Amino acid sequence: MQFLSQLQVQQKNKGVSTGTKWLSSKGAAIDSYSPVDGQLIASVKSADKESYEAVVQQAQTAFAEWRTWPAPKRGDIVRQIGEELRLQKHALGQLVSYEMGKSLQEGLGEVQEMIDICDFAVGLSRQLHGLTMHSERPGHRMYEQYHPLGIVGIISAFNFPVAVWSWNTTLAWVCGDVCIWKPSEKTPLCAIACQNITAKVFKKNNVPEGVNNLIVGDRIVGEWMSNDTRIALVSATGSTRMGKAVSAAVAGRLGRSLLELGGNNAIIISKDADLDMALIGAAFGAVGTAGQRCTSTRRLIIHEKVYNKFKDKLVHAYGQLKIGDPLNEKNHVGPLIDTMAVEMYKDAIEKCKAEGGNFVVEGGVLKGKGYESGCYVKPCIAEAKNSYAIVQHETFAPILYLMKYKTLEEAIAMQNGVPQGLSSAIMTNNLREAEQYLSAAGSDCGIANVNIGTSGAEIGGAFGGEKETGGGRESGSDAWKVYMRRQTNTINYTDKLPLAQGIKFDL
Ligand code: UN1
Repeated sequence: MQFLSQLQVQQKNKGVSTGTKWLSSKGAAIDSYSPVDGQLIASVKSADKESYEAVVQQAQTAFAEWRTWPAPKRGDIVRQIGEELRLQKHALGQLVSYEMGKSLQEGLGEVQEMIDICDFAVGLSRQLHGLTMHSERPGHRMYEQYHPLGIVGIISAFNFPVAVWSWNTTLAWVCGDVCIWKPSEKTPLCAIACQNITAKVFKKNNVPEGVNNLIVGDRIVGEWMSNDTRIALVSATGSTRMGKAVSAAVAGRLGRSLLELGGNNAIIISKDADLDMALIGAAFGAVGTAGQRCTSTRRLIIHEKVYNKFKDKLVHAYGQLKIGDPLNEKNHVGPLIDTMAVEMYKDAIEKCKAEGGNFVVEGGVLKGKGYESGCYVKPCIAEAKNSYAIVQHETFAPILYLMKYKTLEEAIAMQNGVPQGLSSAIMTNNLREAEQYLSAAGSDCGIANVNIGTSGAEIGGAFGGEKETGGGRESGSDAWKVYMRRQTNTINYTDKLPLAQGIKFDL
C-alpha cells in the first residue's frame, strides 16, 4: 500500500497535533479497519484531557498571531495547500477509498472538492467585505467590517473524511481563525494524512504552531469541545442526534454552532422528465458512496403516468451494478463503513417490510470471495409510503423508496413531508413545473435542483439544509461569514458630537 507511506501514515500514529508537532497522550488507541478487506490498517492514539488542554492553549496562542497576518497572506498558505493536494490527489483519494470504502472515483472526487475549496478560499482572502452605510449625522461615516472569531472546532463524519474538514479549515484560515479538528473515529488515518500534508506547507511558511490542530477521539472529545467557552464556533457534521447534543451544549454557553446533519432527500420525477437522464441522477444518488452521503437519494416520487416505465428502467439498471472492491474501477458500489452499518441496513429492510413495503429489488448481505469484511450489501429498492416510520428516518445505506404522485402539489408535499431538509431535486423539462418547484411554495430544502440529482453539490454554493438538517451553511457563497464576527463602525470627522435620533444632551 504505497499510498500509506506516501502520506506518512505509520503502523502506530499519534493522534494529537498542534500543526507540525505531535503530542503524547495517554488516551486509548483507535484501530482503523478497512471495510474493503477487513484488514487492520493502522492504529492512532486518541486525545486525553491533558493533551486536549495543551492543544487548546496552543490554539489560543496561535490565534493571537495568526489574526494579525494579512488575509491574502493567509490565502497564500491555503493556495500552497491546494498545490500540495494536487500532488497527493491520487494517494489521498486511494486512502479515502480504502479507509472509508467509497469508490476510487468518489475518493478522487472528494480530494478534488478539497482542491476546489482551496481555490475558492484563496479568492475570498482578498474579499471578506462588509457594507458601507450612510449616516444620518453630518460628517459621519458608517461601515461594517469582519474580524476573525477565534478557535473553530470541527467535528466531522466518516462519509466525507477529508472534504468537510477542508470546507471548514480553508475558510476559517483565510478568515484568520485557528482550527481544532475531531475527525470521525472511523476514519482517523485520513485525518493523519491531511495533517501531514498541511504540516509540510506550514513548516515552509513558518505558520504559528496551533493554527491547525488535530485531536483524534471519540464522543467525549466532542463533548469537551462543545462545552469549552474558548471555542468560539463548533462546526459539526453528522447525525441529527449528535447535532442536537452539540447544539444544546454550545447554545448553553451562548457559543456559535454550524450544523450540517441528516438528509432524507427525494427526487421528483415528472411525466415531463427525460427518463434516461433521471435514471443516472437517481441511481448515482442512491448507490453512490453506498448510500452514505448526507445528500444520498433516499426517495423517488414518480408521476403515475411514468411510474411503471421508470421503475422497470431502474430495476434493470440495478441489475447491472457491480459491487465489490471500491479501488477496482470496474465496481460501482463499495462496502458500508462497518458491520454496525450493515445491521442498520438489515434492520431498515425488516422495518420497511413490516410496514408493508414491497421490494422490487431485494437487498441482502454479500458473502464469499472479495466480501470477507462482511460490509458489502446489495443496493435495494422498495415501493413504500412516505408515511412509514422507516421512510421518515435517514438510514445510511443504499435503500431507495419509490412512491407515486398525481399532482405536483402532492409531490412537493410528500417531498417536504419528512423531518429533514437538506437536498432535493425535480426532473422535468416543463418550465412551469420547475419554477413552481423552486418557488417559496416549492421545495423546503437547503438545496433544490432541476435536472440534477440530490448529491454531488459543487463547493461554490452554500451547503446545508433546514429543519432537522440543522440550518447551517458551509463551503461556498457567503458561508464564510459564520467564521467571523461582524463589527459596525461609525466615525465622526467633525468637531461636533450630534447624537443619533436627534436626541439633545447639552452640558
Ligand atoms: C455529505 O454527505 O456530508 O453534495 C457531504 C455532495 C458532496 C458533499 C456531501 N459534495 O454530495
